[in-house]
Order: sequence, then structure tokens, then C-alpha cells
Amino acid sequence: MIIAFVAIRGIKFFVKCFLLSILAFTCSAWSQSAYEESISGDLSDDANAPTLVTSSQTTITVAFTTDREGLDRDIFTVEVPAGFELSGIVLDDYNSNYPENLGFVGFSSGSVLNADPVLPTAAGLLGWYLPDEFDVGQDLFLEMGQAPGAIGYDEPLPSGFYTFWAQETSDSNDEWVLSVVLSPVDVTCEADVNGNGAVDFPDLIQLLSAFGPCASCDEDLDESGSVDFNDLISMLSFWGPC
Ligand SMILES: [Ca+2]
Ligand SMILES: [Ca+2]
Ligand SMILES: [Ca+2]
Ligand SMILES: [Ca+2]
Repeated sequence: MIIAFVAIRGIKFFVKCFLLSILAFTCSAWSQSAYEESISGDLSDDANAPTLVTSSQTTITVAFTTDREGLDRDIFTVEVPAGFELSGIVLDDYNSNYPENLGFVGFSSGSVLNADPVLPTAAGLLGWYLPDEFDVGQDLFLEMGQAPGAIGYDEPLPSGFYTFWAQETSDSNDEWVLSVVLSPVDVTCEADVNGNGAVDFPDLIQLLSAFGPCASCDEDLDESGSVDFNDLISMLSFWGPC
């Protein structure tokens, strides 16, 4: 009897420890930034050689400081993998030692910055924004796409590389935490490639006849750059009215 009681207590203790360790791992996994300058060093200042920030998570968080007097601007690249799109740019935190300061954050497509930070121009940027401390917690993505002089956009951006550029607009030292948010591509109705309201036989014929490498064509449902078996599986999984 006593032995059984001790055994049950032992099992309970083990289960409790196991669950707590899973919880601790989950918490640390979610709170972890993809890149922290305080751990990994200053992000690149070079538009042609940005720091590549890699992450297996769909929220890519980057923590860094910029300093106009010290000429520290920060330029980094993230990859949006096939099957995902860029859908958010959230300012998780922003602290300036000069409260009237506006920061600057902009981004371009590609693995180098398509703009010259020394001669600032928005011409090659997809979007940009001038944040202050009141913007903390905001998703700046859609507003950045409306910025004057930029290429612009009004919906999530497709898979590929994107390069971000952040700096100050006045003499200040600022702390930033910025998250690039990725979402899975919704292929529910994208599989209806002829747009007749159903994923059906004509769509299948259209997809099969487009098989092979293909730059931004409708039949490449996961935007991987080619129409292939994955697109076929995806289409079949959405068969029927949509
Ligand atoms: Ca920095
Ligand atoms: Ca830097
Ligand atoms: Ca159809
Ligand atoms: Ca594909």
C-alpha cells in the first residue's frame, strides 16, 4: 500500500517536472529574438552587405540600437520562405534618449538594400515609416506601403528576400525591437486558377499544362518559383466549390 502510494507520488512528480520543462522550453522558444545586437554584435551599416537574420519561426524578431552621432545605422535581410508571405512589420519596442526624435525604418526587396543610406531616397524602397515611442505595439506594415516616393504595396508581399534599414533622424541613441511577421499563403481559392468559383477539372488541366519553372504564375500555388507536385497536391486538397 505504502509502496503504491510512493510510486504514484513519484509518477505525479515526474509528470509535473515533464510538463514544466515543456512549458519552460516553449516560453524560452517564443521569447527568443532571431537576432539581438547585445549578444551577436552590431548589425551591418553596409547597404550592399546586410546582416542575414535567419529564423525558423514565423515572427522574426530583431533587437538593436541605432546611434546617429555614432553613425550606427542597421541593415539586415530576412528570407520569407516559399509557402509564406510577408504580412506584418510590428514595432515591439522603441526607446529614444531624445523623445522628439523620429526613427526611420524602410525596406526593399532583395538580399541587398535597393537604396543608398548616405544619400537617402525612397525611390528603391517598397515602403518606409518614421516611428516614435507612441507607435510601440503597432503593426506598421500597411502604412509603410503607402509612404510617399516608395514603390508601395497594399497587400502581403510574396516569398523572397527583404532587406530592412533602420536609423535615426536626429542626434539620439535609440533601442528598437522590430518583428517581421510571416503568414502561410492561403491557397483555398487561389487553387481556382480560372476563377469560376470552384476548384475543378479545368483548373487541373491548366495546372498540369503549366508544369515546370514559372515566375509568378497563378498555377504556382505555393509561390515556390515552379509549378510542381506540391501545387498539384495543394489543388487536390481544395477540390470543390470555394
Ligand atoms: Ca546597431
Ligand atoms: Ca550598425
Ligand atoms: Ca475553377
Ligand atoms: Ca510551386
